[in-house]
Amino acid sequence: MRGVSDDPGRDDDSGAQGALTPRGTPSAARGRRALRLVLGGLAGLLSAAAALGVAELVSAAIRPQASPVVAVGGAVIDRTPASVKDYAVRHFGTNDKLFLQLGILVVLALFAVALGMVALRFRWAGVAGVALFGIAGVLAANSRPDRHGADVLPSAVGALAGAAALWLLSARLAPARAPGDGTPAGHRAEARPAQDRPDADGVSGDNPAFDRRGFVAAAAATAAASAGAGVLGRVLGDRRGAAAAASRQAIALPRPASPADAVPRGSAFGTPGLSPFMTSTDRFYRVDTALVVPRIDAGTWRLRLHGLGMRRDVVYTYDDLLRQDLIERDITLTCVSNQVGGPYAGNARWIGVPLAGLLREAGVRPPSGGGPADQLVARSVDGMTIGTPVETVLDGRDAMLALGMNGQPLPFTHGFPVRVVVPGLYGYVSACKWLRDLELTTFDAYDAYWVRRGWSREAPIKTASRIDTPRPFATPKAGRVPVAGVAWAQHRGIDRVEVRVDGGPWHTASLAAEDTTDTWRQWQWDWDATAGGHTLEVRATDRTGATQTERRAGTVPDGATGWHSVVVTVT
Ligand SMILES: Nc1nc2c(c(=O)[nH]1)N[C@H]1C(S)=C(S)[C@@H](COP(=O)(O)O)O[C@H]1N2
Ligand SMILES: [Mo]
Repeated sequence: MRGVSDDPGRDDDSGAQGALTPRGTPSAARGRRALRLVLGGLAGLLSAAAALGVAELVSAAIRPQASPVVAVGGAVIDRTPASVKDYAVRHFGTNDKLFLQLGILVVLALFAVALGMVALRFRWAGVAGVALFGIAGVLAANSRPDRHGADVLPSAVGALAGAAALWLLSARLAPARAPGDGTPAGHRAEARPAQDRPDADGVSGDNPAFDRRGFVAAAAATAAASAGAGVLGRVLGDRRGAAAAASRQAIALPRPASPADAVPRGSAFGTPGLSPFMTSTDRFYRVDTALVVPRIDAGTWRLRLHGLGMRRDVVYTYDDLLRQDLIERDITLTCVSNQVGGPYAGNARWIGVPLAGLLREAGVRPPSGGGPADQLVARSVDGMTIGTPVETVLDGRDAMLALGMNGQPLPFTHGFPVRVVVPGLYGYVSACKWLRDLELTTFDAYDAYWVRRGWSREAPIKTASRIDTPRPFATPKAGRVPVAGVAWAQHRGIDRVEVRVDGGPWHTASLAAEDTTDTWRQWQWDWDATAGGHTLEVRATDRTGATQTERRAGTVPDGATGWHSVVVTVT
C-alpha cells in the first residue's frame, strides 16, 4: 500500500496514461481512487447527518418549526402556487407533507454526496458548499411568516457542525505524502489543508493512498455523534409536546350554555358505503400547511383581539374563554380544494365561544352598522393568516372560537387550543386553527395567506352533492341498487337532490332529516339497475332555489362546480 503512495503517475486520469507510469500498479491506484471517491461521498453524507442531527438538537431548545428541513419545507409550501398546492393535496392528501420532506432529504443527500467528493480536492469548496446550505436554511427559517429570531440558529449551528465534520473527514481522505516524511498521513493532512500542499494543488489529481483507519474512526464518531444529537433533540422536543398534551388532558369542557339539539332521528339512512352523518374526529379530513403540528400549552396560550374600531386591545387566556357562555353546534366544514365528489368535507359537533358576542363586547360594529373594519384577520401560531368578512361574522350565524370538537377539547391536528369555525365559508377564509391573534382591518389594506396565492378574498361554500355509493367502477348486481350520498349548502340548507342515469330524466332522491342548515344532508335514491355500463349523476338544489350548475370549474379561485358522476357496470 505504501508502495503505491509514491507513484509519480498520481495525476493520471486515463488508463492509457496510467499504463505509461514507470512504477506501481495503475489498476490498484484506480481502485483506490474509486474507493476514495466513494468515501468522499460518504463523508459528505455523514457531514449532512451531523448538520441535521445538531440542528435537531438546537431546534429542540427553540421549537420544532425551526428545524432546517421543516423551515425549508415550509418555505417551499409558502411559495407553492395555488394550482400546485391543489395538485399536491389532491394526489397525496395529507401525505403531501411527508412527500415534501422526503423530497428535501433526497435532494440534500445528493448534494451532500457531491460536496463530499468535491471536498476531496477542494476542501474549502466543500466547506463553503455546506455553508451555502446553512445559509439556505437560515433564509428559509427567516422567510416563514411565523418566524422567531432564534429560528435561524438550528440551520446556522447545524451548518457549522456539518462543515467541521466535512473538514475532519475529508482530511482523513487526503493523499498521503511520500514515505519517509515521517508523519502519519491523516494527522499531517488534518494539520494542513489540501490546497496548501505543493503535492495537492487541487487540479492535478492526487495520490490515492490515504489514512483509511483514521477515516473509519472519524466516520464512526461522526455517525454516532449525529445520531446521538438527533435522538436527544427528538426526546427533548417530545418533552415539550408532552407539556402541551398534559395541558389538554387537564381540560374539562364545561356544559355549554346553549347545547346543540339532539341530531334528529332519521338524519342517517345507514346505507352501507354512505358517509356517516357525524364524522368521527379521527376520520375528519385535515388540510393545513403545517409540517409540524403545533403543540401549544393551553396554560400559556393567549389570544389578542385588536384593530380598527376597537378602543383598546383585548387579551384572552384559555380560562377566560372557558368562563364565557359556550354554544354547541353541528357544523359541516368544507375545503375549497375539494374537487367535485372529493373527500374534504366533514361534519362535527363544535363547542365554542360565540365570536359575534366577543366582537360586540369589544365595541366592534359591522360595516353595515358603520364599523370601519370589513375584514377580520385570524393569525395562527404557525403564521397562517385567514381573512373573514366582519359582516358575515356578525350576521347572526354561529361563528365561534371553537374549543371542542365532538365532545373533546380540540385535537392538536384540528387546532388546539382554539380555532375559528364559521358556518357557510370555506376553511381557508374562516377556520383558522392554532389561533393566536384576531385583527380588525379592511380587505383593501390586507390580503391573507391564500389570497396572496391567487384564491378569492371571499368564498362562501358552493352547493355540492356527492355520490358515496356505489363507488366508481363498482359492479353491483342488477335489481335494486341504493344510490346514496351527502349534499351540502351550509347556512342555506339543502332542499332537493336529484339523480339521473345515462343522461335520462332526473329522479328526486329521498332526503334524510335535516339537522341544521349548517350541516350536510344525506340523500338516497333506489335504482332499478339493468345490466350493462351506466353513468350516475347527482345535483342538489339549495333553499334559495338555486340548483348546482353543470358547468365544470376547478377549485381555484373559489371552489369547484359541476355535477358529480360515477360510472358503474351492472352485472
Ligand atoms: N393554522 C392554519 N389553519 C388552517 C389552515 C392552515 O393551513 N393553517 N388551513 C385551513 C383550511 S384550507 C381548511 S379547509 C381548514 C381545515 O380544517 P381541518 O384540518 O380541521 O379539517 O383549516 C383551515 N385552517
Ligand atoms: Mo381548505
